[in-house]
Amino acid sequence: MPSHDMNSFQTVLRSSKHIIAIAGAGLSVASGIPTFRGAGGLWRKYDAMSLATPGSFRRDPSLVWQFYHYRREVALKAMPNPAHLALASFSLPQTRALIAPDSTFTLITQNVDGLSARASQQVQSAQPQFLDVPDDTQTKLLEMHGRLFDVRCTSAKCGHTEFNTTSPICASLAGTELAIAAGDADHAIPVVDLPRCSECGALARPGVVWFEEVPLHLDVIENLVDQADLCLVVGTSSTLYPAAGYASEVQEHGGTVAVFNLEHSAGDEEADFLFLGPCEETLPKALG
Ligand code: BJW
Ligand code: ZN
Repeated sequence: MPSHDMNSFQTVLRSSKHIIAIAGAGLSVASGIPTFRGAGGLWRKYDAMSLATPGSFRRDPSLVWQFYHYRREVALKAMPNPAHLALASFSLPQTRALIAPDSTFTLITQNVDGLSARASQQVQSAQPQFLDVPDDTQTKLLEMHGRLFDVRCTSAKCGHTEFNTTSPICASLAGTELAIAAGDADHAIPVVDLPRCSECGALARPGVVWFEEVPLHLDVIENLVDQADLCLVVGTSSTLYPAAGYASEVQEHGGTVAVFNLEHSAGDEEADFLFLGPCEETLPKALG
């Protein structure tokens, strides 16, 4: 049976040297971003799971772009919540020096909303500027399923990707977020009017990782998982591979796993510690 004891968790945290966190959609629920499965929202009548595939984009790029335009607009208006800020603060070496001395920390997020990066910027800009932190201890964040604001060329010859937070991303998508929000996207946009690559003019696509596509940073992540002696599993249903396999890998080589989830999930199977409840409440306590 996993422990629910916060003091015991903090004792383990204090002596851990290589800490990773695997985050999922539950991390952003308190920022108003719905989850994919389970508690916490779901994207209106549109099944993110069936739209998040290369086949859906080939069949209906207009609907897929309207869906991602809507999600870009939601993410642009959202703000990092106390769970993002707790992780971002824990990423600072000066914070960890007090809680987990001489440790490394990397946040591996499956989320594409950019809120963890924004939380890091927020937390870092609140630090006194005279603090000179060595480069290798700076915040480490790996967005393994890509980013909503990356826009990638579909031409294999080009492959140009750019970070683009323009709202709306193109004129033809303006206002379509209202129809998606109402669950009523029947407006077919001609492919020529969808976002195009700024380098070669081909159709562009959202720079996220869809089903059957290979997630990003896998080599770096595998090394981190191999070394980790503590793995925090935050707000994920732990059903999507390869991310769902990392906690058991850490446990297999003797590391500790602590799960922070609103409710019971597949992640409980690996949990040495289990903190049920909103992570925007449990994480700031655990890492505070
Ligand atoms: C709260 C909360 C609060 C609510 N506080 N908690 C076996 C091995 C490897 C792969 C496979 C395999 N079998 C099948 C596969 C393929 C597939 C897969 O895993 N399928 C499963 C259904 C089994 N995987 C893939 O296709 C991946 N690619 C791949 O495997 O390539 C092959 C390869 C791998 C490695 C090396 C070489 C080759 C790609 C997966 C891409 C996933 N893409 C998506 C969409 C991204 C773009 C977008 O956002 O639109 O990623 S799908 C979706 O699921 C999204 C998420 O990042 C991901 C995970 O979901 P997450 O984050 O866990 O969200 P939810 O909604 O499931 O859970 C939310 C949780 O929060 C719940 O538990 C709530 O209780 C909780 N919660 N409020 C705390 N306040
Ligand atoms: Zn191009």
